[in-house]
Amino acid sequence: MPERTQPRVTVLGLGRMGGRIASAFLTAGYRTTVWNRTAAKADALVAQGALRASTAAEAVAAGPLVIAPLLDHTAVRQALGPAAAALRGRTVVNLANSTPEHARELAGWAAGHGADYLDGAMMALPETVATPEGFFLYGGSQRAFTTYRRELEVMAPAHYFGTDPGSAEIHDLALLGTGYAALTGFLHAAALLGPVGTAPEAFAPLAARWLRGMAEFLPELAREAGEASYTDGVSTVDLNRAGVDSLLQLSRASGIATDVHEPLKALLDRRSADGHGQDSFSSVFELLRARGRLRPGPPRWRGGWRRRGPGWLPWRTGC
Ligand code: FVH
Repeated sequence: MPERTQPRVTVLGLGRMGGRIASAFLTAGYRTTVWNRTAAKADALVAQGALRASTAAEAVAAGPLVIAPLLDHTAVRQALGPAAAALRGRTVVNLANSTPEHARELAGWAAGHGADYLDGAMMALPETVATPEGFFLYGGSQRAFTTYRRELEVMAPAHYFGTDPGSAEIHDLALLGTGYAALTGFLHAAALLGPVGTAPEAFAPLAARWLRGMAEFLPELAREAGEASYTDGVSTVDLNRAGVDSLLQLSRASGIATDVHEPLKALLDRRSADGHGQDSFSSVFELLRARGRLRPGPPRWRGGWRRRGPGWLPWRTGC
């Protein structure tokens, strides 16, 4: 493609994620300008055809779209701070892990310098960048998301949650929370099985199979919580209370920590004591959701579920 018509993109930060992202843009035919605090990390990309900027400001000035897969909020502030004067008319896509508050703060800061801002969360590993396995979440400028949708999809399938710049970080943390609960449950199980001679490696395939089945249960759980309708479930609070109680008893008898499941038992006990023992397990949601606001209305996720890889992943219509 002639250089004049070649689409341009800038990547600030060439760590494990940034390096893959810049490489994906080069492969997709973009005129890719790169900058990294430690300049040598750009060498391989320059050999691949990237243009090296010697400062972040030079990199920002090189094109309309600035992608920043930096370490964290501080790194983004430190990299973009000296480039502030070059930001006017640019669109910044901040992909560093952060908090909703930090994302909103940066959006305000970018707006103050005349830049459009999109905050992203990368649900991917370095090796799944630019593959169907990874996916990125976005919140912030609708105009930026629409204008640069094609570029965003070079990195990963893109999901947009709305104009709140903090919304991608909230969804990122929600997904992390879901994963942490499952992985901590697995580690507890591995501790439990040690004394009976089942190694974690031997148990892992079984656990993975079980989790895949559990994932298929999510749409039902979501419907019940979304509609606050807990009466037609087959798996009741009391049934699961007994199950968790058995797990706790076994853990104690085996000298295994009960810290992972005590909080769940406490929630189930409260539901039962409140007269909801025959409600569906999902009714625990009533104890978790924000009190007095956020009545579960229509789910914000307007999509559905589709099988991708080994499990189910949410997909969203219209974006
Ligand atoms: N790696 C992973 O598996 C996960 C996958 C999910 C998303 N996370 C988040 O992605 C962000 C980037 O992570 P990363 O793995 O690419 O991180 P590093 O390889 O450590 O690269 C960090 C880059 O940030 C630059 N940097 C750090 N501090 C500063 C600073 N003060 N000023 C300017 N640049 C800075 C660093 O530069 P250098 O050390 O090479 O000079 C790298 O380019 C992150 O939010 C993960 O949580 C990754």
